[in-house]
Amino acid sequence: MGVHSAVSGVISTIYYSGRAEVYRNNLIIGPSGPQQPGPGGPGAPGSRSAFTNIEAEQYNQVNSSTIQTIGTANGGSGLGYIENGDYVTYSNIDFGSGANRFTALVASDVPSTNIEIRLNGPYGTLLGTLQVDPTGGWNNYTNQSTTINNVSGVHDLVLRFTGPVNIDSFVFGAGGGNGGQPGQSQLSATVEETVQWGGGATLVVTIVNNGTTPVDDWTASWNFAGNTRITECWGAQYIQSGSSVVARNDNYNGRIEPGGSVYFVFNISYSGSYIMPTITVQ
Ligand SMILES: [Ca+2]
Repeated sequence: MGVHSAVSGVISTIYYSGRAEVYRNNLIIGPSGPQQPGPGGPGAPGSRSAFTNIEAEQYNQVNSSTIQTIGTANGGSGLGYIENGDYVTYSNIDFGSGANRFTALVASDVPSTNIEIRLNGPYGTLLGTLQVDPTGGWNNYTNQSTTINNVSGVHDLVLRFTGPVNIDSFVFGAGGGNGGQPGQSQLSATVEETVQWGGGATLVVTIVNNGTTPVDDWTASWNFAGNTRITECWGAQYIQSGSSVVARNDNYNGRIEPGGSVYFVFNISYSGSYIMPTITVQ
């Protein structure tokens, strides 16, 4: 029976691209070759901004016989069972006046998989390649980032994979402002411990706009070491997935004037000791 043999094919890939905790929201089975119209996730929009998080599972088309929507560590969804040569299309992504950085929330337990960031098709213009470093497990998601060639306007975006990786979401960033280097954000972040107690601390993150133009929204991301967890946060909306954290401005502190700064504060809990995280902001 055709379906049965196809499902067996999927199961045989678990060793390479899956993880023990995986569950299946839906199963996409199809031959390689022409693109298969995907389910588009739960209501994949017709056009999306490149600068707000794009859920990997909310694709428009997929070309793979194995890719599935999987559960992720934070209770959300992502794409798993990815294999070499698979690609996923996100239609009508709006890069605005320009993007030059790609950041993805990914999990991997193999030495190296590349995510090729392309326009229009699997062999279309290559903007850049994210070399995914192992994250310590298929359910351990971290933000990984790469610079890409500048791209502006609305395009169909294709992510093409050279091997297994689990991907939860991705986002593009614009760097620099006037005279900025590609991929270099005009924002910088510093983190400071203000209070510490047994198994906990209060950290303050200050974000500075070093550019010559205002910034209207910001996203800070970092990876904790060990079992550090955020317990409370003020001045940002955050998601922690395993050791990986993404924090976005609250509705009152998104704008940062040139030379200006904003801050947010959070409490952490941990056992043993913790390492001050390095915070990336864009
Ligand atoms: Ca997701």
